[in-house]
Amino acid sequence: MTDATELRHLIAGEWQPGHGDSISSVNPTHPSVVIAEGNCATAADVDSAVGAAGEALTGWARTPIHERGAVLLAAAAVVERNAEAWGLELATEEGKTKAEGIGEVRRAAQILRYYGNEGDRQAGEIFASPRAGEQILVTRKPVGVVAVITPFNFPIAIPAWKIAPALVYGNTVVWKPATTVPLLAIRLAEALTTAGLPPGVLNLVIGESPIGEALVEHPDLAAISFTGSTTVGRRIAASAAARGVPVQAEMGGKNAAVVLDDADIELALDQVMLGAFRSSGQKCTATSRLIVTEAIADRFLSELATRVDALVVGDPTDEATQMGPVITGAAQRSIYGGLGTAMGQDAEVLAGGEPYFKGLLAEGFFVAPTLVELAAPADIWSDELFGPVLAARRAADADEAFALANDSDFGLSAAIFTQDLTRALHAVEDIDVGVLHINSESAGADPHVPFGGAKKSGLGPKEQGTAAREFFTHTTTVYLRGGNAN
Ligand code: UN1
Repeated sequence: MTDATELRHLIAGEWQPGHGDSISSVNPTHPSVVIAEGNCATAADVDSAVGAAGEALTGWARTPIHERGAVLLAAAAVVERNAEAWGLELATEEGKTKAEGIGEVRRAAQILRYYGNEGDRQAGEIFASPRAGEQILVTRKPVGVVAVITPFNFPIAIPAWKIAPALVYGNTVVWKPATTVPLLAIRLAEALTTAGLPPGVLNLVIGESPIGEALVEHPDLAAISFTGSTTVGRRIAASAAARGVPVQAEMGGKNAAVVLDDADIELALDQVMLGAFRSSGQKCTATSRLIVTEAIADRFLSELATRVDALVVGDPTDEATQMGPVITGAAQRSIYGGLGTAMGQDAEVLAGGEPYFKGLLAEGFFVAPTLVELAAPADIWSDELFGPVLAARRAADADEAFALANDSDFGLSAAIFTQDLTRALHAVEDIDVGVLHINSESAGADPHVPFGGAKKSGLGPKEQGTAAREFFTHTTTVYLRGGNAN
């Protein structure tokens, strides 16, 4: 017998089974427990979904933005009301702790509220004209049918921050979530339909990468918003560019925390622990590199190692647990593989590093929280492992520390720990990232400010805040004069 949820797709306002292969999501803590199961979508289902989104487009685009926003506000209330229950489901399906899961569901509600209120904010701009009797208005229009592709690691917050702006600005959406977290995808789509979203405005198709490909290559798309790996993001962008379809891609990170001599050490230890190990390090904004200046390095690394060893790893639904499993067995193997390579390249393990051999931690997809020190560059310094692994290096001074922070093809986020304003301002100038934290952990995002990375981490307009409007709308510049020739 099974308590698994039936996996369904939302097409043209109807919840329906897929027509593809059978598929299931499992609990990464107890991989024999199935969370959701059913059939994945097919390319024909994707085609129906894009068709439904196309049919719904004109009606939705003509609905006043205030009314579109009201649907998002009603959905926010549904999400908020279910935060405890869905947060627990999220922890069970994705593996982050229950507190993080509930926090993420609340964050999705906050994002829906932010964009829900967008309807009552500025709609465009007005400029003076160089010609007498004329004004120039810049109005905004939706771009059309948008494909949204989301990763496993924020199963409700990332979808919310793509779907909410797409919808409020009048676009219709076909959404393909990661197949490891379909339950939370179904929950968010249900919240929006319960809130009164008209049929076809949001369509949900669940499937593996061939379904993603069928979606992003569909000829009727106007734009694609993607979060995931740099390899996939660039592939999507290349094929979309050939068809003139804009892409917003949020991709990998190899984010550094830099701890300078004058930092508040307790604060830095707390924040580095959060940045590296919350969500088992599975955030594109997680701290995976640590740079410590020589004068404090021995003390900092030894205290950090003690904290890493003391981290409570276990079932994420237990109150006491501080870190759960990673998402799949494949992810677990790839993280340990990356660690094995690091060992072969002279990394010194300061904490963790060994697989678990017995009990729950051996049954689930657990990876020991790990701190390694590198005396010289190694693959683990440049490659994203997407797990609870932190690689540390020492720097002689702040200049060398900032140079090491920039020593990455990625540029999503960084965290600098210092009490010296001058050094903090140098970091703002010198460190090439999309998100910089001064004295806080490298992860985190707010709905009203731009989110996204520099270098290999991001492509296209940033997400969230007014930046989202740049991607999900286009402008019409209106030269406005009175109709009287005199
Ligand atoms: C956060 O740091 O809270 O996939 C959000 C990711 C990012 C979002 C991070 N796009 O991890």
